[in-house]
Amino acid sequence: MFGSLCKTYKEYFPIGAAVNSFSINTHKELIVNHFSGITPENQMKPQFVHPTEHLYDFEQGDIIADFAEENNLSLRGHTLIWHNQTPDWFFKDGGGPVSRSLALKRMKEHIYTVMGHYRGRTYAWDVVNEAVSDNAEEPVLRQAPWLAAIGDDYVEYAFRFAREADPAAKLYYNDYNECDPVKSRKIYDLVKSLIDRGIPVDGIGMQGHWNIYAPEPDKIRRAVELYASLGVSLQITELDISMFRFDDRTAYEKVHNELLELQAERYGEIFKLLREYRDLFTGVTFWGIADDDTWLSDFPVKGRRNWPLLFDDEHNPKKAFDSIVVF
Ligand code: HAH
Repeated sequence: MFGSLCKTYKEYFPIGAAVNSFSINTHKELIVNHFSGITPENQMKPQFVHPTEHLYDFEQGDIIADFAEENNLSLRGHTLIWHNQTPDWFFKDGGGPVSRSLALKRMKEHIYTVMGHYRGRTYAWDVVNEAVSDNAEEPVLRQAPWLAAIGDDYVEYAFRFAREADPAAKLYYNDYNECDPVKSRKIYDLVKSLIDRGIPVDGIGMQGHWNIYAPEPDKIRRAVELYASLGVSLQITELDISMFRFDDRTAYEKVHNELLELQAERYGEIFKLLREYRDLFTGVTFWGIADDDTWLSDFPVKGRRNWPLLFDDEHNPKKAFDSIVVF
């Protein structure tokens, strides 16, 4: 028998995992033994809860929220305003593009209804996901349907509506490539300008979709310190360690031992750093539970196996698990 991950980290920060409507059954034992919180991987995204203008569907999200309650797990909401997995109807009116005022009305109604539905159950929400562009030559905000429909101030409206909809929920700005020096500066600038103008942002979610080669701990450290200088709370919200660099299209049928060892080393050094910053982190969430169910086995290469998590296909702990529970 091996120790419990979240119990090991009790004095440091809560540890969560992304779940879906299947994994709460197929991975239940791992979830309840090792994690103290969950995030629905997909089931609270606009595509799922608000597929057409006059239809909200909370069935799958509710199953996950019930599971959280029955098993005493905290629940993070993910996500309200994003450029992906958001139906087109939000941005259309009749045959043409939506007007700014109608887009704002839809945004407000969406946030009020979804956060209102889960009020008292979700302790935090990723209010805006991935609004910042990756490219140094581009402005801070990426080209996105919400930006086109509303304008630069769409992010601040989202946070204002979110605070009104559920004053008790912690409100996060969440993004990936969050340790890249160019992008982290943009994320910092965005969140700083929101805070300076009194817009309610409680924290920054660093997704943590990393790989066995990058980012180096020093890069992570610099990003953590930059974000922490804003005085907001920090969470790692979607941690996984891919076996491939992002542009690498190699595929293996089985995972080699050297890769598993490298991954364990990476997990080990990352958690060492996170433990150092325990006062800043209010949560660390993995984007999945075991290697038999991970979005990375379909992204960025469809159908390519990946092994990014702490538990293997048989739900046994990997070396990566040992490297973070023994310190
Ligand atoms: C995340 N995007 C999303 O926040 C999450 O909702 C989804 O389930 C998986 C990953 C990450 C991402 C990336 O790492 C690289 C390019 C685009 C998006």
